[in-house]
Order: sequence, then structure tokens, then C-alpha cells
Amino acid sequence: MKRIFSGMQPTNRLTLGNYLGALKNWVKMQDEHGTQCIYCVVDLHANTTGYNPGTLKNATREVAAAYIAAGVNPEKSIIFAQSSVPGHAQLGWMLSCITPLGWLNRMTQFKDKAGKDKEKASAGLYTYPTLMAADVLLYHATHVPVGDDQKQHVELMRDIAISFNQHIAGRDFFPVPDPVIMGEATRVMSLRDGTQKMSKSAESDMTRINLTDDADMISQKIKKAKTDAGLVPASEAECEGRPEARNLLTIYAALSDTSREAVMAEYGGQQFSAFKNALSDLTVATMAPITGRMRELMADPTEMDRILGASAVKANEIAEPILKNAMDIMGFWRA
Ligand code: AQP
Repeated sequence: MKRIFSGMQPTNRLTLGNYLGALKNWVKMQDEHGTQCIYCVVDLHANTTGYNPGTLKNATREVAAAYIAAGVNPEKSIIFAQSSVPGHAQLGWMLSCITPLGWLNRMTQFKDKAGKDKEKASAGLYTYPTLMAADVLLYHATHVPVGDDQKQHVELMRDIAISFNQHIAGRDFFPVPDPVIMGEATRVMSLRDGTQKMSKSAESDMTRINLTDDADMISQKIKKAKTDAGLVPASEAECEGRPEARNLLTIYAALSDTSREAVMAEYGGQQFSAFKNALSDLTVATMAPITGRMRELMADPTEMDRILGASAVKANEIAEPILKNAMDIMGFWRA
């Protein structure tokens, strides 16, 4: 059986990048035969870049609501908050103790997120990849659908699993999970700078489309998206050195489930204003039902809590025996 595990941080409103790079694929995978999907709201990870106890609970509900609104079915898939299964933190600690510092030093996301003043970054941000490894290995998951930015972390998690199996267990205890990076938009870029990833915690809201944005806001953001003085590129060669143009074409292709090539065949050589109008209409048409459903779900926090609670029980049932076995392998005392 294929077991899928993936998660998103409740750090801010989810973006079109989160949707196209990951969430849209999660929905597709849920319908594959012989697949069990576990989709987590990784609230322990959200703490690595700052604490806001007043908003975290609701942000967790909102991310879960986004999963459901996008098409994840809580009757089929497990949707829960990471902190409600204690095994994540326990296995995370155990794995951090067998992960060499040299491996963590290579992680580019820490460098990006810590910024210039590394001394002020939290220890949690540094060990984020070992907790992420625990998230997946705790369920003996086999596949991890993520955006391109998380590829390095999945590679590290594979190294940790192999190392645990070889040096501690002496057998294949953890399956070595495969990253699944699919679709046209594996890395959606900022609307204001085509060299930067679209990120939910970037300072300017104009850099991204949030899943909660209404039609006016979406069309304003797309209208103001950075382009250049040329026409819409008609070939990959014409995209060279034009990251913003390429990004808008990629977004259009991913939203319409087609290829960038097909989009260029339709809009190449036209003015950006016409293409932006078409992109804006397509984005609004795709997002409006998701945003509407999210709003309905968020109007009933009790129901959201019921869904998260029921799924946490199911997640714990899978995680507990695996954690116990891992603890036995590591030699921890147990009555
Ligand atoms: N721009 C993106 N394009 C494609 N995929 C993306 N993902 C994130 N941004 C893009 C994918 O979304 C999933 C959840 O991401 P996350 O919440 O774990 O955080 P992140 O990867 O650090 O993404 P953000 O939006 O930049 O969050 P913040 O600003 O909070 O750090 C992952 O599968 C990710 O690959």
C-alpha cells in the first residue's frame, strides 16, 4: 500500500503557490487506488519562525479548512494537527540525535529563512528538517508530495531513514520515502519578483495570491504583477531572462491543467494586458469555489474541531505502534 504524508504550516494564509505546488496534487493522490493519505497541519513547524499563541489555533483550523475546500475528503483522508499526536515531537528528538550537524548545515531553507542574523534564529528552525523527517517516518509513509522548495528536506529525510535502518535497526525498519514533485507549477514565484518563491510569510501581500483573496483583490494583484516591456513569450527561448513572464505562464498552465507550451501557443505575441485579463478570470474562477467553501467551514469552528479531533485519533493509532517499535530499537526502557 502507498501511504502518503504531507503538511503545510499554519504560518499565514495559504497561497496559490501552496495550492498549485502541493494541495492540488494531494487531492489527485487521494483518489488513487490502494493509497492512504495523511495530511497534517504542521503547527509545531509554524513555531520555528515566531510565536503567536493568540492566532495559532484558528490558523490551524483555517489550513485544515483549505485542505477540505480544495477537495481533500476527511472521510477518506486523515486531516489533523501535528501537535495533537505527541509522537512527532518524540521521534523528532530521537532523529535529531542521530543526524550529523553537517547534514543540517547544508539545508538552504534555513539559510533563506534565518536571513542575515542567524544568531537570532531559533534552534527549532535549524532542526526543522529532523522534525519533518519524523512527521513522515512516524507513519511509515512511502510518498511525500511537496513543492520543489521542499525537495532537499525530503532528501535529508531519506538519508536519516537509511542511516537509522543501517546503523541502529540493522534492518529496513523505516521505508525510504520518495518525494512526489508534480504538475506544471512545482515552484510558483512572487508576483513582484520572478526570482523569489511566492511565500505566505513574505512581507508584501502583493507578492502572492492568498486562498482567501476575493475576486477584486485577485484581479488587482494580477494586474499589478511585474512583467516587462515585451510581448507575451511565444517559446521557451523567449522566456529566457524573463522570470516574471515565465511565472505567469506557468500559473496559467497549472490552473488550466495544460502545459506552458500550450499557453504560449494561445497567448504568445499578445500584449500582457490581454493575457493578464485571461489569467485573472481563470484564477478567480478556480479560487472562488475554494474560498467560498473555506468561508463556510470557518463559520463553524466546532465542526472543524470535530474533524481534526476524529482524525487525530486515527493518526495516533497508526503512529503509536511505530513510535514504540522505534523506541525499542533505540533501546529505551519500557515496562
Ligand atoms: N511558491 C510555491 N510554489 C510551489 N509550492 C510551494 N509550496 C510552498 N510555496 C510554494 C509548497 O507548499 C507546501 C507547504 O509549504 P509550507 O507551509 O510547509 O511552507 P513553505 O514550504 O516554507 O512555504 P511558504 O509558503 O514559503 O511558507 P512560509 O512563508 O510560512 O515559510 C510544501 O509542499 C511546499 O513545497
